[in-house]
This record gives sequence, structure tokens and C-alpha cells, in this order.
Amino acid sequence: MTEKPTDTADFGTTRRGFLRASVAGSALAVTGGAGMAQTPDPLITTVQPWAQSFGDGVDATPYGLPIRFETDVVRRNVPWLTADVTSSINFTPIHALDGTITPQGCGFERHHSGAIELSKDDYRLMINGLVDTPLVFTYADLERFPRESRVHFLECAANTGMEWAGAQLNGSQFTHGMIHNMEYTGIPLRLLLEEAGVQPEGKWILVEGADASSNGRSIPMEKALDDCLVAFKANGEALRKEHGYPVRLVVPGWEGNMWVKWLRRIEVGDQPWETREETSKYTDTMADGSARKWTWVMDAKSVVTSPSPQMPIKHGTGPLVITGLAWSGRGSITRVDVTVDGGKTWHEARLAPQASDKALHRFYFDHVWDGSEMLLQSRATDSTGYVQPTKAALRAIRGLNSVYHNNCIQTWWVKSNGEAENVEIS
Ligand SMILES: Nc1nc2c(c(=O)[nH]1)N[C@H]1C(S)=C(S)[C@@H](COP(=O)(O)O)O[C@H]1N2
Ligand SMILES: [Mo]
Repeated sequence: MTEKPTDTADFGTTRRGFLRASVAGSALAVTGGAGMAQTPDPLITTVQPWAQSFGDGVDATPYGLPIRFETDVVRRNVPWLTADVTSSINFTPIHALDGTITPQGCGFERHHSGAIELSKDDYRLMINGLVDTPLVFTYADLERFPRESRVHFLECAANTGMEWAGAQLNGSQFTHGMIHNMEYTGIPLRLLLEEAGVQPEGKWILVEGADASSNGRSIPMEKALDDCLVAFKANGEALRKEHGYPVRLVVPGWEGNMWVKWLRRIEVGDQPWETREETSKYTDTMADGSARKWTWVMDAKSVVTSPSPQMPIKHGTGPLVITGLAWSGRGSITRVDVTVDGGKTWHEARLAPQASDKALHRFYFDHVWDGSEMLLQSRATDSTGYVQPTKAALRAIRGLNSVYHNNCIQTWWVKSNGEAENVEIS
């Protein structure tokens, strides 16, 4: 190994310290890695074309898009899942993202009758039913209510649903990508309900979208008055059309299906409506064949996003950043453990600070890979003390025929060549 270049001032002392540590601890084997060039590197020693002329002016891109080298960081679908394009689903490229915020442009979409275009001018929100004063709000009306900003994850109840009967899809984007995490700005639903005046018998609300499917769902009043938001911004800007422009409901920690997009009506009632979306769909098939209703909360779950089938290890042995996401609809994640040997030994991962309750957490486990095969898993523990279950534990209760609410521990088999595969271990 040669000396590290002396000209590393720009990296700062921490970076130099890291490199020196890497050289000293030769077990890290970062040969050919950062700072270890053996021969003069033209990217360092010669002036490159991009340094010889002007770059783009500020008027080249009024609204910025990712640079062309990042065009593979996109939503993808699974063809056999999407029989037709208007009733469809695609997946967030969680394998390629870091941190916790999902850019709207690649946050997964789920539409039952396609994404509609509804302008602010044409927007109306009605509150009726068991209220003192039925009301209709315009978009401009909504903008005058006190608002809040909070980060929350939205997970479709069907996320990981294709994995019940066996390891099936190769990539965290496909197994766990029906999730996104955005900073929402909106009005506490409680304020709008208070404006209309909920009558004492009003124990439930029905929420409906303006699209043809309407996606009606019943929500208990307790949740409606707790932390739901009638949101019009995500990550600082207007909601994208596909996420419900101009207004969607945010139901923190509860299954994505309840987060009605293009929100047009809220009816207050004294019992649930038993809509199509909560009877024929979004119930949980149990091992004995019966269906469990009203399972709204998304339980604690985690997944290693890299390495993973779409993110093979390309750098050989030595330092390896293992990272992933963890979340709980019941609050926050207090701990994530990672195993590289299929659960024989667990190591506590580092958790990045959390943005809000019921938001995604990012975890990191800094590993030194010796090049041997790994059975990589992560296991989340949430603020209620609940621990993410194994697939076997979940199947003992739910059987193999469920679709929704699969929060089991995921296994990636990482081979010596760095490639990874979705597997199950027993
Ligand atoms: N109006 C309406 N709201 C809807 C849907 C829909 O089809 N129509 N799909 C629901 C489902 S099943 C999910 S998982 C989420 C998906 O939100 P997203 O498309 O912003 O990711 O929206 C929910 N809200
Ligand atoms: Mo969903």
C-alpha cells in the first residue's frame, strides 16, 4: 500500500483520521479504495473539460430534475401485479435512497381508478352527516386554518404482501417499496370537524376521494380528532397529482388505503360504513380462513435496503455500510438490530435522529465484510416494546393466504461475489 496523498486538506481532519485508521487496521483491506491510488490519476492530475468552460446558467432549469446519471432511481412496477394501468401500483426505489425523506417524484403510487387532475379552483371539501353545521370549504378557505408540518410514513397495507407464501420478489423496492415518507403541511382534521360541530352521536367519519373509485373508508372519531391532517403540501411543495393534488388526508401510522387522495367529503356518522375497501379488501385472512377486520395500524417493521438484490456489493471485502429503514405506526423505533448470520448473533445498529412520531427511521450498521456469505436481516423494536416478528411467527397466526399487514423480518442472502437474493430461512 502506498502513502495516502498529502493533498487531502479538503477532506478535513476527520476524513484523514478515517483513512489513516483504515491503513493501520489492514484487516479493513481498502486497497484500491479511497485515497489509495498507486499511479497518477488523471482525474486528479489533469484539468478536466468541466473545469475549462462555463457550466449551465441558472435559467437552464427553472424546476430541477435529478442529473442524468441518476435516471435509474425511479418507480418501478411488477408487471403481473398491474393487470391494467388505471388500477395500479408502483414501488418507491428505497434501495437507492438514503436518509428518510422520499422525494415526491419517486414516491410509490397506488390508484384504484387512476390519478385524476383536479385544480384548486374546482376543489371543494364537504363535511356533512351528524354535525351542527354542514360545511363546504374551497381550497382558499382551507388555507386560512392554522396549519402544522409533520413527517409521516405512508405504507400500503399490501406492502410485502406478495411474500406471505414464500420469498418472491428480488429487491427491497419490490418487497418493501409500497412506502414513502414525506413532510406534510396541513390542517389538523380536528379543527375542521370542530368548525362543523360534531354531534354527540358522531363516533365515526367516512372519508371519500373525488376520483371515480372514491376509495371510501371509515375512521373512528378518536383517530380523526387525534393526529390526522388535511394536507396540501408534501416536502414543502404542492402535492403531486398522483399523491392527491390539491388535498389529501394524512392518517399517521395507519394503513395507506385510509389516506384518501383528492379528499372531497367527510361524513360524520354513528357507525362504520362497511365500504368495499374495508370488507372485500383490507381485511386480514387468518390461518383458519376467517377474516380479521379493522386492522388499521401498521406494526413495527424494518428492511435492509443496501446491500440487497438491487444493490450488490461491488467493492470487495472490507468496510461495508449496511443500511435500511425502520418504522412503526405506533410511535417511534427505539432499536434496530442487524444480523449477518441469519439471526445467530445480533448487533445494535445506529439510528439516525427521527423527524416526527410515525415517520421512517434510517439505520446504519458499519460492518467489516470478510467476503463470506451473509444471511442479512434487520429487526425493529418500537416505543411500545413490540419486536418485529419472524416470518414463521407471523405465519403461525396468519397462515399463508393473507395479503395485508406482513411486517415480518426480511432475509437477503448475500453471496461471496456480492450479489444478493431474497430468501427464507427456517
Ligand atoms: N381517492 C383515492 N385515495 C386513495 C387511493 C385511491 O385509489 N383513491 N388509494 C389508496 C391506497 S390503497 C394507498 S396505499 C394510498 C397510496 O398513496 P400514494 O399514491 O400517494 O402513494 O392512497 C390511498 N388513497
Ligand atoms: Mo394501499
